[in-house]
Amino acid sequence: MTTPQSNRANDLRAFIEDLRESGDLREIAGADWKLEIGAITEILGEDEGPALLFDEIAGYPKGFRVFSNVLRTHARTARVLGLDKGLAGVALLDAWRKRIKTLRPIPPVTVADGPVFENRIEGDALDLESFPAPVWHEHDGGRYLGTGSAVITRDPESGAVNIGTYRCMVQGKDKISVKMNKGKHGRIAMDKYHAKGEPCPVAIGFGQAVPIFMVSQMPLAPDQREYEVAGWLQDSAVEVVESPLYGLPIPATAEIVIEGVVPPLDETDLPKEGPFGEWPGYFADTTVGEVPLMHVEAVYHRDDPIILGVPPLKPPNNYVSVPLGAAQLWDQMEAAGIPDVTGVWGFVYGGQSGPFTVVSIKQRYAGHAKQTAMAAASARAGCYGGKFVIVVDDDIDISKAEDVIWAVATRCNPRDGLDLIRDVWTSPADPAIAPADRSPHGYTMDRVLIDACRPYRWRADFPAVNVFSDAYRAKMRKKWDI
Ligand SMILES: Cc1cc2nc3c(=O)[nH]c(=O)nc-3n(C[C@H](O)[C@H](O)[C@H](O)COP(=O)(O)O)c2cc1C
Ligand SMILES: [Mn+2]
Repeated sequence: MTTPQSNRANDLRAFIEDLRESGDLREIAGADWKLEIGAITEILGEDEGPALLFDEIAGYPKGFRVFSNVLRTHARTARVLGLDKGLAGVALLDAWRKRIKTLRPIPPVTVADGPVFENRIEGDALDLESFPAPVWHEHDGGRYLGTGSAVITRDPESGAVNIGTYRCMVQGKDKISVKMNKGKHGRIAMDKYHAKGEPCPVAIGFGQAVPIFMVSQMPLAPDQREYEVAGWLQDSAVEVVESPLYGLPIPATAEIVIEGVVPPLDETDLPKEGPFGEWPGYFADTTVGEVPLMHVEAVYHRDDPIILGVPPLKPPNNYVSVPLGAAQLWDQMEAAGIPDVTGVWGFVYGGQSGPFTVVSIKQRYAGHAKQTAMAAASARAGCYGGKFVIVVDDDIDISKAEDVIWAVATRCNPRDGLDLIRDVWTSPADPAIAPADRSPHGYTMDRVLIDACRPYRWRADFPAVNVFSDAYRAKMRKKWDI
């Protein structure tokens, strides 16, 4: 077997060029970074339209661009995941679940120089507003240069490099807040520096090859290295260069990278962060004195740099067209010994399958459906941010909301099929947590389990569905050419 070579042709520009050639790119000149880019991204995202490349942005030099709507369609998502473009819904999710099991990490290769250093800015010349960072949503608290970001940190104990996608709001010419939530890998590394009273070195990419973004927002295990997984995903080693100030590996072909430190957190000195339109579809998460603030010491960028923009939008306008977290939940349910799970899906999701999770099973025994619902509600990947869990039979296409609603409406008798469980672990992102219940000591939300399977004991008597069989339909299609 040959080792895949590093391949500079895998950068963001090559991806954009391919989309342009295949007619899957729309180029828009003259939009304003303030709201217009966000609104256009929202509207064309709702249509599951092409990827968008904004140029000649109001007040900025031609060539300073924003690229958005990247993973909004199944076809573009499948392509980045290395899967057949024709796959959709649960089949796409399942193909990904199987592909990631074949993961063979490909370490990055360090090279001496790269296009990221075409422009280097330090000292008084620093100005984060020299890039056309959008105000993405109408009530956002500022300009978010970081949405499709790659926040690069090194663990001071193990030396391991992590890359995470965390939102970053411009806070001045050389300051930017980096919302690494507690428990995230970048945050854990940062906290270790701060425990020693030291600043944490950070480099952040704001435009890099899409596979790097894809893995940076995935909940990988702590021992999985994002660069190595990205290399596997694109089947060639990622080329990195050492950042000049702190020696962090940054993608050689990144469009924009900033480098600096997050000093130990001083509540009295940390600015307001947010609000920001977040993935549940609401403006949320405004804080003062909480979000780490990066002091930027250097900016590197390519000529005519491109910001990778991945704003969270109201569902179903999701930034990745498939709920990848549902694949993890599927694995965890199998590991828990739940037999014959035929699909897992989520309709409102960030990294997890989210507050409306649907599981399909081939029922094997009485109580199988409830067991499935309990497991989905409590396994790690289904619990955080969960609320409703719906279990349906395997004839339901769980990626189609109408089908799921039909199953609930017709197969569930609420007295047997509904259960309520109070006070379960959740994410602060749930907008329905009452203000009085929001506490630094933790967040909980209730669960509703909905068994919408044909009741097991009398399923043989359950009325048959009034559609023609696949075989008869196929025969008619052929005979009548329909
Ligand atoms: C567009 C986008 C924005 C995100 N913003 C944040 C954020 O502000 N804070 C955060 O902790 N996670 C955020 N996430 C989720 C993290 O990227 C995700 O949890 C990832 O696994 C973090 O990497 P880590 O596991 O190496 O910490 C965001 C994801 C996406 C796709
Ligand atoms: Mn990580």
